[in-house]
Amino acid sequence: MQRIVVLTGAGISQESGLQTFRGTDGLWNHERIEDICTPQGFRRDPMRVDRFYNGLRAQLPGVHPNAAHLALADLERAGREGRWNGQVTVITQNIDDLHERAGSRNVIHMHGELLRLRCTSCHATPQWRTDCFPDTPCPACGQPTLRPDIVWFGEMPYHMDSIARYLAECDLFVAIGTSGVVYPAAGFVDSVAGHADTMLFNLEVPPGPSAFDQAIVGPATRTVPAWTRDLLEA
Ligand code: BV8
Repeated sequence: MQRIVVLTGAGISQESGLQTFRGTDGLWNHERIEDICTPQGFRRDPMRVDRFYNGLRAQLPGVHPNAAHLALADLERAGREGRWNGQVTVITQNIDDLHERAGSRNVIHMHGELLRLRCTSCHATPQWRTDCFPDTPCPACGQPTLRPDIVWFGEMPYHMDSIARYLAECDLFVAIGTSGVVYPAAGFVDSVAGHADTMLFNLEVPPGPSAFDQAIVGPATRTVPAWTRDLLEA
């Protein structure tokens, strides 16, 4: 049984029409991380942060999973149906729902989800598809204390215990469409070095020594389906 952990970043959703963070037209070119992606920024100007995530959330109905998302879902299904002797777990830094819409079931959102809010009074995490503003009442406790259910800088990523378990048990670690600059995600490849092979799928390969055994360069919608096809044919 092959155990594969796939770490995905904004690059896998780029060809679906969602901006990356650091690309030429990246999100961080238009907004300061300190203002939009920190608890301090939210305390300072919650309306601005809510508007930012309302904008990202409103984009989701207009975008669709691409061939890279679909290839990972197909590989997972082949394992479930016994057509392939393996298991895939997707650990995503992305807050969009394109992996699930592609059919992937083993998906861990380590940085949260756009389609979920969190109440800082009663800790409810309601599903949410529309806009949220600082005075929007929590559907569970009625308090106007909702925030995006997103992990901001300086906050502990979600599901770190199960992520550590999957990383410890995998025999192949694959990173797709991530720049590898944000931790702890950027450190996962080092944490599996002793027991798993490692592959990077990206548009460009960062300069200098790579932490990965293999790097496949190109758009994910081309490189990822080619890789899963080889796995299923092998
Ligand atoms: C924490 C949610 C304590 C919001 C995000 C160690 C050293 C230094 C610093 C730190 C450290 N440990 C912690 C820190 C601090 C900080 C950090 O890493 N800072 C960096 C900037 C130096 N980390 C934290 O604060 C984290 N919390 O550490 O808590 C702790 C400590 C230990 C253990 C547990 C907890 C929390 C970080 C999470 C912040 N929230 N997102 C939102 O989404 O709006 S981060 C956000 O940016 C993403 O989620 C992602 O994680 C990150 C990077 O983005 P990428 O997905 O990689 O996208 P990017 O645009 O950068 O790159 C896209 C890539 O795709 C490019 O390479 C491009 O070439 C490629 N590409 C583009 N198109 C395609 C493509 N590839 C293929 N096909 C294509 N078509």
